[in-house]
Amino acid sequence: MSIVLTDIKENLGIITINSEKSLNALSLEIVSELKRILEQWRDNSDIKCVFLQGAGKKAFCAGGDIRQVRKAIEDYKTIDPTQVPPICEEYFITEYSVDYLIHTYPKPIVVWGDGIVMGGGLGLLAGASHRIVTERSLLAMPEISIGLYPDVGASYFLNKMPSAYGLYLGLTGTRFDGADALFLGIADYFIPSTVKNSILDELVQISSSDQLSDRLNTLLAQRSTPSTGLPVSQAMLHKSLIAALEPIHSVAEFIAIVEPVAKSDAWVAAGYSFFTKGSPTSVHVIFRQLTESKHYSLEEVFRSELNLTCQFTVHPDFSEGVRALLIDKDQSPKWTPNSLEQVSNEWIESHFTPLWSAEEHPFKNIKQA
Ligand code: QUE
Repeated sequence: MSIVLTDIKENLGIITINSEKSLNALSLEIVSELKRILEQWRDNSDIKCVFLQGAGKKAFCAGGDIRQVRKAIEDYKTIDPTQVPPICEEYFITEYSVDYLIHTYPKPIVVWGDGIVMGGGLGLLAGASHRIVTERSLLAMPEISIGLYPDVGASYFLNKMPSAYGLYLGLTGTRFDGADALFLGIADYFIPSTVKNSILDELVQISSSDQLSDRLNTLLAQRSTPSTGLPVSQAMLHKSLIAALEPIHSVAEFIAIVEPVAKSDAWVAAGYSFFTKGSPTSVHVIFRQLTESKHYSLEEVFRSELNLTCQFTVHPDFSEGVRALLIDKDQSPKWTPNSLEQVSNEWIESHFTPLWSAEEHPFKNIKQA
């Protein structure tokens, strides 16, 4: 069975990430297929609209296949531990190219963000023109837990969220639901998961209409649960805490504001626990990356993220975090260094060191990539 399925009905192109067992985690093979299909359909005038979904009920997409990435890192250490493994570079170039393609696609892309939508999954959802969540959606940028940072365009979409929600979600890996996603502006429609097949039938029906765009907006709006019928957004209820983070300039200020609230508030306690257990290096890198990229264009975002992610493949915490959480599952990563106080400016700086000159950057021409 193919790892990515395609089907064309009338003028609708349907893509299914077909790796249910791994929660549709994005392997190199999957992102390569997604890139090939999206580029082909972009240039095929018979395709007027794309529908993107994940196989099975559990997940749209749980993230990158980071077990595969970690194996490439560990294998390459015996060859040259100072160099970015070429397979990792190829993987992240391809994954971010897909994210960028979705952000800039000239045709409507409808993403069915049902079930788990984390990390790389949120990267696929964020840039689409029509982003659907359901009562089963569970979203997050949880990379702090594995010693990485929110990539896949998060420097763009977290910074587009209201107030300081993006910084908070990036530093805490907080899980959020469909109602939160609408409140945060990362999804457009909340639709019951049970009506997917009838929505798909209707999308096929309207796909050949010369007023596709209007009819698409009308259809999805009509099928959406009205705001009065949505669960209360937990994120929304924490508006004043998040607003207090707007003017901060340091990790120390973040802790001074969030830690006291975590003592009496379950939503904040959950996020603060991810924050304290996460990589101290990631904490400082995330704070700097999200601050620095606040006004970046999409192209600048993917250029800076590719550099930063590749740097994580030659620094220790990413591999160690994946080992502890997903391979050995001992839940006890040994971070380097092991406390926030021990993270030096030089250490953070080394993660931001350019790996390529402007001329040699793989995303130099990302608009034509
Ligand atoms: C943090 C993460 C990820 C994670 C767990 C974390 C992540 C990711 C996966 C994942 C899930 C299912 C799979 C898989 C990987 O888990 O990014 O291969 O089958 O992709 O705590 O960032």
